[in-house]
Amino acid sequence: MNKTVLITGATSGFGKAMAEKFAAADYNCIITGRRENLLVELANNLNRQFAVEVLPLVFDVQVKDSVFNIIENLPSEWRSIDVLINNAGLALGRDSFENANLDDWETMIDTNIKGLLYVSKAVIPLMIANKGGHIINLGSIAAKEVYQGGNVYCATKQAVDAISKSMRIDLVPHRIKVTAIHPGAADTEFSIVRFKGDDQKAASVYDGYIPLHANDVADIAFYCATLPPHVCINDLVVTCTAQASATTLFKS
Ligand code: NDP
Ligand code: 8X3
Repeated sequence: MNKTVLITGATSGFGKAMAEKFAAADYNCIITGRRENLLVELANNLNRQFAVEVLPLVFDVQVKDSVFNIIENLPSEWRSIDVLINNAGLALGRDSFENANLDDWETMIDTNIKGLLYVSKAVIPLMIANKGGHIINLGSIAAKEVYQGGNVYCATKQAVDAISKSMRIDLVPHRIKVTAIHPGAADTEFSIVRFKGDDQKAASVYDGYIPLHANDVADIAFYCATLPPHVCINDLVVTCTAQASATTLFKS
């Protein structure tokens, strides 16, 4: 029987690449995001290309009632979730603490922390009923180091780091693995979102070096998810070769 993966934030970047990677390995996929057109297009492509079942679910992870309503009312054939990938997230702005925008801070907290908590809290009972599962949380190098103008984004990812560690302790009796993946700079829509559609500013983040690609992170998530049952990668930091720390990038 095919396994099932639920990936939040599958309309672009890591989440989309992960959906393609898992579907190619015969996983049925529950894919989520807010942009319905992109989600439906991806669902159709995966279904056509890999002949797997795909369930697109349009919701905002910030909206607690939507998250619980949708997951608690999943059709019976979708209630056995083997892998949950908490990937949906964003940075907004790179402003100094005194200049940063309060709404940006709240959106990052509501998405990166509270959204991850809501989705996990809704899915974990299904995993417990199934006597196991695997939760993969997307942290960041910003979970390990802070940098100028990173303030609340870094704080949200450090929260993801802490939540992943505590989930691992609390869920071990239920045979639920918890992995946190912490990538460095990766060329997705991340910087376009961070700089609010300023494509030039976003592109300049990746000038002079080869950043991680979405597929690199998808390959790593897939590797973590397909290890033998007795093996769990707990915490994994990955950067492109040119990046030695959050702030050390060797640019040519
Ligand atoms: P993208 O912007 O390409 O993708 C982000 C995804 O998250 C989109 O599918 C978006 O879907 C979804 N999303 C954002 N907000 C919400 C929301 N409120 N509700 C539901 N879905 C939401 O960025 P990445 O792929 O790069 O980012 C994925 C994760 O990886 C994030 O958590 C990010 O913080 C983290 N990360 C990124 C790095 C990078 O350099 N790119 C490095 C380290 C970590 P939609 O807009 O359709 O809702
Ligand atoms: C994204 C990587 O360095 O922009 O989490 O914070 S960074």
